[in-house]
Amino acid sequence: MKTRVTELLGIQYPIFQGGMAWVAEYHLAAAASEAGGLGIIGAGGAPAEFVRDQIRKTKELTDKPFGVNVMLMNPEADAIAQVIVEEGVKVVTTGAGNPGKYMKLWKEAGVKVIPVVASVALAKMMERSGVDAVIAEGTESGGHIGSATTMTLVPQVVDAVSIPVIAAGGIADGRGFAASMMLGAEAVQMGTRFLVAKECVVHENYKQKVLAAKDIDSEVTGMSTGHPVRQIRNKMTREYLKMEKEGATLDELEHLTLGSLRKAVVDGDVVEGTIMAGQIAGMVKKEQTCREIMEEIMSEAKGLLKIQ
Ligand code: TUI
Repeated sequence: MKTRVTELLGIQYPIFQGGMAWVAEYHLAAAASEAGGLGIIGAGGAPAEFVRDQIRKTKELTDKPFGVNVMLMNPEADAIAQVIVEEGVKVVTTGAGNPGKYMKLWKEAGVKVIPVVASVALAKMMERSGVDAVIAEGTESGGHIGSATTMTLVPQVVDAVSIPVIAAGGIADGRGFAASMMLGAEAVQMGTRFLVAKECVVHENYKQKVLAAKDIDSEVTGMSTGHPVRQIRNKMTREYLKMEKEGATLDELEHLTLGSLRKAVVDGDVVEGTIMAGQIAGMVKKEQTCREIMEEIMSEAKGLLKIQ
């Protein structure tokens, strides 16, 4: 399937694997790219030299295009922005902020820049600053989220900009893919479905929590701190939400979450750790390779969209 996004990036399928912090390391990114989509390394809160190493390892596993996601709240974001240029990365996605200050650096180096936006206003601002496409991410997503739903955000962003739009949030099968195309998107980004990919190195306990999740098993913590995060309900979310309701300070809440994503992803502590996942986790029921995931979605979508 050809869209402006597949043409822009030189990929076979208009499917991005979300650059999830701690989760999207080089094995997953390389496998997603090898399968014909766009694999993305999630720089998350990692140091710049760690990201450099991940980029080099990805290149050893694939010659296909791949990207790096820069989480803009990372104190090392400036250094990571530089590493991306030094290592010749072709595609950057950004999250949790406005990447405006890196535009000149990246565009001069020929990097394709694709920020995540959670509003029409930011999408328009990003288009004016010269980005190549935007990812319109709805509140159904896991992790750090905005407030608009995918169903409402995607068509409004599509109407507001003329660059290509990638839909994200709540998409995990051919129906979600086809629906996104109907809303005017030219590619999709998925995180939750790739969390349980065979090539995804997230701890087995984490995978099992995603596979067992039902439709309403996620909670949003951090509404009061300005950093809302969607994650699967557990002891950690119950304590957090209780403290938040009782008016805990930012410091107290931060203390509870500090390092908690790593705890779940790496140590497999799904009781006290943060299990970020989207609302669509309830529909994600099997572990498959990235290739199986991409091919299944494209075949379902082509049937629905009645295209070859
Ligand atoms: O970035 C994400 N998802 C993430 S980042 C992350 S790491 C983390 N860990 C602990 C606490 C917080 C984060 C986990 N998940 N998605 C992309 C995304 N970007 N979603 C929403 C936004 C966003 C929201 C507001 C982007 C820009 C924005 O406004 C920018 C501005 O300054 O106007």
